[in-house]
Amino acid sequence: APHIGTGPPGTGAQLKDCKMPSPLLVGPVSVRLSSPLSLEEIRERNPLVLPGGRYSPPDCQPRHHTAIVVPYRNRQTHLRALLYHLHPFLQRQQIHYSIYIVQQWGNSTFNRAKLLNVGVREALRDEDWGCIFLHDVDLLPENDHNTYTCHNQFPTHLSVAMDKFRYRLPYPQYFGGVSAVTPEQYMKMNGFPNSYWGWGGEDDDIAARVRLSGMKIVRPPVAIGHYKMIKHKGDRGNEQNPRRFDLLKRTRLNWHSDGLNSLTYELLSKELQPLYTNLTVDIGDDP
Ligand code: UPG
Repeated sequence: APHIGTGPPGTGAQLKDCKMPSPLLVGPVSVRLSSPLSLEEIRERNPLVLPGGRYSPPDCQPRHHTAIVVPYRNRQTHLRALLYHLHPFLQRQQIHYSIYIVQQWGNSTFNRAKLLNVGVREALRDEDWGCIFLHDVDLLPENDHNTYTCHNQFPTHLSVAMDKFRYRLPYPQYFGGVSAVTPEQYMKMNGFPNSYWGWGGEDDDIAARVRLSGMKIVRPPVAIGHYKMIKHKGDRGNEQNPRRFDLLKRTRLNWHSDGLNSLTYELLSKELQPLYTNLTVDIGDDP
């Protein structure tokens, strides 16, 4: 192998494939939630993160290429806590990654699943990501053996043991919190629904799409899928959606026509912040 180690990283010299599992993993980590650092301090602790929140391991060729997509509005302190934990966590896994914050513009009712659709589409414009993570802003992984990579056949649900649910899956079909799809899996299920405005139901709809499109959900063991949820009250503009039960009855009829193939939005800005890519998007309002 004549090209191995012949030059500093970034010069095009060929690197050895990263080892599996990563030798940098530490297993369980304690997650402190109080007073997250400022963005500037987090940036100083992560000197190898490039503008837009991108990273690639400096001394080996990464085997995985993962975009993290976070639906977002008005959760500044949660965002800082997430960035503080997630950057070092992903770097220990030696993944090539980028973090996308998909920010809903304006005061219309929040729509998590539609923001996730936007994030997937925009992330794939940047790069050929092999895996896309759908990540709530308030969930912090507590064990780095929970790798942020995809299963090649089936969508993955990662947050199987949240402290809020006493470190258990709340119900068998639960798909909320943190999950992951490959672009192929995402297309197969026609993405996510655009029609769930307000809190609730959209994660169950996504789980139903997995099944209806002939796939199943895979999960890590409960012992490593541990997450801490930052405590919070319900957000203004994300009140419980009273239509969620009716919508869920119609997933079987609607999933072919509501999703990736019916997605419309206006991208208002895309900024490469030091620790993340910020997408501000007008997704309209509950009709
Ligand atoms: N969010 C914002 N700003 C808001 C409202 C929501 O950023 O004003 C984002 C944020 O990423 C948050 C996520 O949306 O983590 C989910 O909203 P949240 O109010 O935190 O819902 P929870 O009840 O804590 O979460 C569970 C699941 C989640 C699912 C939701 C509704 O973890 O994935 O979407 O229930 O079914």
